[in-house]
Amino acid sequence: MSDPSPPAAAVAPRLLVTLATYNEAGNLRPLVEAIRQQAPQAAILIIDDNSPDGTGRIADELRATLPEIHVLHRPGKLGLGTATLAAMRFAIEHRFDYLLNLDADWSHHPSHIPALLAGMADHDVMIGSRYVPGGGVEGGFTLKRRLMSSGINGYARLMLGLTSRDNSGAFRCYRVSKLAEIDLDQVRSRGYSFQEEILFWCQEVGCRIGETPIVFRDRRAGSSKLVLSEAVAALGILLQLGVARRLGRTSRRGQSRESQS
Ligand SMILES: Nc1nc2c(ncn2[C@@H]2O[C@H](COP(=O)(O)OP(=O)(O)O)[C@@H](O)[C@H]2O)c(=O)[nH]1
Ligand SMILES: [Mg+2]
Repeated sequence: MSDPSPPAAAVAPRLLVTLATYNEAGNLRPLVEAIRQQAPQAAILIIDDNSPDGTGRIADELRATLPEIHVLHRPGKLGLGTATLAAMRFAIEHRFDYLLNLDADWSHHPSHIPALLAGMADHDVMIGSRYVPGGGVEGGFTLKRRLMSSGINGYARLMLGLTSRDNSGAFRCYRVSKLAEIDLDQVRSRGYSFQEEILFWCQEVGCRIGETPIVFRDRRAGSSKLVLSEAVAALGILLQLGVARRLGRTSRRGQSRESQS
């Protein structure tokens, strides 16, 4: 007897776009508008760390007037890494299919969102990448930035065994069910090494990682929050992780790697 039920209609994946903000008052409103144009179906989560310039208030105003905007207010500047972790926990808890993160300063243009989403058909993580053909940096890097960026990427590839080219950018889409396999409590990075570290854990749970080219632009308004002490701390964390990996001491969900095979 043939099955009488009609074929299941393809259900669009539930998408959460996440924006960590610290002093992005000049950028947030038009950026949210541009995201909504590229991904009208998406929910948007803003994680604001009590920005002195009132970004959190703007986020609340957006929430009051637009559907599907969520705002997480944290009491003070707790770092981009922990903001992204909070976003990941939110996505897991609220059962989203994809989490797509971008910086809130227009460095990551929302026009790249469709390509990231398209790549999710056969990947678990899609990276918006400056370092694959077609990608780059608008206006070019200064020599200092190019050296810093290629240095940290090479270091991360060496330490963590990553094969992707752009491991330090935050413009990514993740499959939430794979994030749920990671023990997020064991993530050590609070600041800038977070991007490399979370990719490492994604790799540890068997994620298929892809890259799609993006053109990175300098921030439109405000200033960078990167401080030298955070950059140095980041190198230390990658070193620790690299040593633990070589010694076979990294674990997923608290189990040792040996006990999983
Ligand atoms: N919530 C939160 N967001 C942050 C923090 N630090 C940076 N951000 C946001 O993270 C993104 C990248 O930061 P940015 O300063 O542009 O870093 P850069 O591009 O490496 O210079 C921006 O959207 C910032 O507003 C933080 O401590 N907390
Ligand atoms: Mg920036």
